[in-house]
Amino acid sequence: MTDVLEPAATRTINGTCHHDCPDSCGWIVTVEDRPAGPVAVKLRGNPDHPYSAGELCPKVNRFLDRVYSPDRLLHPMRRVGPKGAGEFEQISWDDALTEIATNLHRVIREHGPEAVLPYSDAGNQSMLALMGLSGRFFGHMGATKLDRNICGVTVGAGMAKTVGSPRGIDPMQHLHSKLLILWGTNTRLTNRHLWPTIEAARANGARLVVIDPIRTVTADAIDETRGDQFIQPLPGTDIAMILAMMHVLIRDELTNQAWIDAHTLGFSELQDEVADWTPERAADACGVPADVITQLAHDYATVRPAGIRTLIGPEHHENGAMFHRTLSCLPALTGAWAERGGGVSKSTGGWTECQMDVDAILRPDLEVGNSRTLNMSRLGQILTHPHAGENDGPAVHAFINWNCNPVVTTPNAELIKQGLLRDDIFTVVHEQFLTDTAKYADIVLPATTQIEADDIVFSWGSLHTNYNNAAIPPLGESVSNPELFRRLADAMGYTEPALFDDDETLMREGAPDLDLDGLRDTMWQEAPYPADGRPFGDGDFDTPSGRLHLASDELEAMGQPRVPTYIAPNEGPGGDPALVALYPLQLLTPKHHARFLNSGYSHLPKHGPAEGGPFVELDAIDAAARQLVDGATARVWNGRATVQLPVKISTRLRPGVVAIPWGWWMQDHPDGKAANALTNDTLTEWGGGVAYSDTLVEVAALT
Ligand SMILES: Nc1nc2c(c(=O)[nH]1)N[C@H]1C(S)=C(S)[C@@H](COP(=O)(O)OP(=O)(O)OC[C@H]3O[C@@H](n4cnc5c(=O)[nH]c(N)nc54)[C@H](O)[C@@H]3O)O[C@H]1N2
Ligand SMILES: Nc1nc2c(c(=O)[nH]1)N[C@H]1C(S)=C(S)[C@@H](COP(=O)(O)OP(=O)(O)OC[C@H]3O[C@@H](n4cnc5c(=O)[nH]c(N)nc54)[C@H](O)[C@@H]3O)O[C@H]1N2
Ligand code: SF4
Ligand SMILES: [Mo]
Repeated sequence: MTDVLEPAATRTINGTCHHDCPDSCGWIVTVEDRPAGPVAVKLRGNPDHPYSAGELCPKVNRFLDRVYSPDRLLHPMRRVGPKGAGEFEQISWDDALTEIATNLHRVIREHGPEAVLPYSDAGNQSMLALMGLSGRFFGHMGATKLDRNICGVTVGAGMAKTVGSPRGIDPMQHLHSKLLILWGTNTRLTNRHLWPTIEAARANGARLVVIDPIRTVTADAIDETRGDQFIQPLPGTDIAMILAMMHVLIRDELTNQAWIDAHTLGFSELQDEVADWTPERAADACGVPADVITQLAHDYATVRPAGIRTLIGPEHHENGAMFHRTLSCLPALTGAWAERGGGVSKSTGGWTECQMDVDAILRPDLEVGNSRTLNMSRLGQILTHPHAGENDGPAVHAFINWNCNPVVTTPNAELIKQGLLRDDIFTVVHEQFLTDTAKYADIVLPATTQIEADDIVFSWGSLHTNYNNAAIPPLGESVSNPELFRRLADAMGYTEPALFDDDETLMREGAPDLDLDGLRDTMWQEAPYPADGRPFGDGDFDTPSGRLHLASDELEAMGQPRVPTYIAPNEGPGGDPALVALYPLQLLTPKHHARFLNSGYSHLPKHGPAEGGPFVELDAIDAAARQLVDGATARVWNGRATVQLPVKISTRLRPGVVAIPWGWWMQDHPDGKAANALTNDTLTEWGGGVAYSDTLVEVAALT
């Protein structure tokens, strides 16, 4: 009897999506036990999951196409062509590990361990994939450390200066909001499983305000007949608008003085700062009419509870941390922090991740020496300008990359390519696919997918901590991230036992307060959160004083303004006039496609082609001024790069702002340069984030 005639036995296995997405959906994998081994035949949303309720998304509905893609990397490979050409030969794990260890020992001998740069992010954001053993391995080596602050850290760093920690309210509490401002978040695209809660709030009478420089799919959901509103500021200028709202709240006696007196510090200093921020002055800076700002301030104070939902978009500006600090001051003036459904919601990491013992998993005690820390967003500068500025110390001669695709996702990407072309840099990439970054590797190693390894997933969009069961064994010779570092430690000849902990030990060490066995039974647990939905109801902020800091001594000590202050981004219309004269248009490069998750899907046949292709989008006025017509090829350029793209004229942008969807690879662009070739790698004022969205360009027809 053959496998074809005999129906194979099937089993179902529960798991959790690992993507760097707020939703952390629950899934069920159906596995057939065939003679050659288990095969996953179906992957569907788990209807019992309390947040995702059985739905996945257009990215992950076809996850098994990704797992079983003919392009999946299943064996180690060695480069045989020039760097970047993508020509490789298959080799054994033993040969790959020997070659890596030989090169790392050579680099350490010749240049010291800081010449090794580990580089990773949250491609798989499960706990072990994100942190298991990599920190220990590179700490024990004495390698350079990496600030992994490209996403979300700046939101927390900004907000913490106001409320004392990166904890906002649980976004599910917006069910109780009567006015809900979606401030710089594209919920329907990026956080789709929150949308049912927003719809439920609207059914209860909530009004929706969307504030975004782009008329996104989320802005499209507003219904003006119900009092919903779309407000379109210029990128990077919202702080001016918020200061003017505060000005109006104080001027028109809409503040809750008793709450301010009881629960905040520094009100009179803030009052002085906003005294000059009339709506008219703010309108000049942010492009939103003064009467719209005034009305929004009145609505915010009078329609209660008033909730604000934000996420990552506005952090990607030079003033990104101050944006989040200023935003979290707004509910202090009305006392909205005390109301169920009021206050600000952001990532829920501050609630879920406190169940993690980060030091127990990273083990900083194993670090040797006092290695420097470099910021991941400065990769191009790091690789091409050794010994300059922040790159004090040895030049990087070994680049070990896993769990991210910087050639597509990190700003100023042409500089990264230049750096990776250096013949005195040894590059290892651990990946599922031959990404644009992997093409520059000397050795490529195959990585498992989420259905091939157990792990714990801490959600950052809800209060849930989820378990992930492996459904099938690793395909080919692929290994999970923690297994990679066990193998590398062995190849290096290291003997420190903590470098070899197994996954079970790592889970118990990293999440000591979790009932792991219980989690495996139930698949998800909710982090503790006040039953009345009001974590800051009686003040109770995480600052030493327990009060919300409208003025901050801490910021003053860091050389930053004590109170919320608008500083126009240098690479923006209110910034360097010489730059504006050369490059008059503000460029946004946002997440745009429903079938993409960052750079992880554009290369798959059911994803990229279905989204068409990349383009430069601009308003008809800007297009006409440049004699650009729909479909023509344009060049978009600034001091960093020139990129060629088809023109798309739209009504989604205001004049002066253009957009290029992000996530496409080099191969999708006629000249091999993608959106991040153009973007700004200036860091945020604090928090270590990066100002992708303060990028100025000019656009012209390609001649
Ligand atoms: N489909 C899909 N979903 C995703 C992702 C994906 O690639 N595809 N990526 C995931 C990841 S990694 C993340 S971090 C989240 C991000 O989730 P979000 O933060 O919701 O998404 P972004 O597109 O980064 O930014 C949101 C919005 O901020 C706007 N914005 C930019 N600058 C400003 C500004 O100065 N002021 C205001 N008011 N708005 C501004 C942008 O135009 C954008 O519409 O999404 C996750 N979900
Ligand atoms: N222009 C522009 N740039 C941006 C943004 C933007 O909005 N605009 N958004 C920024 C944001 S918010 C983020 S979070 C970053 C995201 O940037 P990246 O972290 O680079 O994001 P991904 O494209 O998801 O890349 C993840 C890679 O990890 C691989 N991977 C997945 N699982 C595993 C695993 O278990 N092991 C290993 N070794 N590899 C795995 C995938 O195959 C994929 O190639 O991009 C940032 N870059
Ligand atoms: S990518 Fe996000 S929305 Fe899609 S399945 Fe994963 S967690 Fe859910
Ligand atoms: Mo992100």
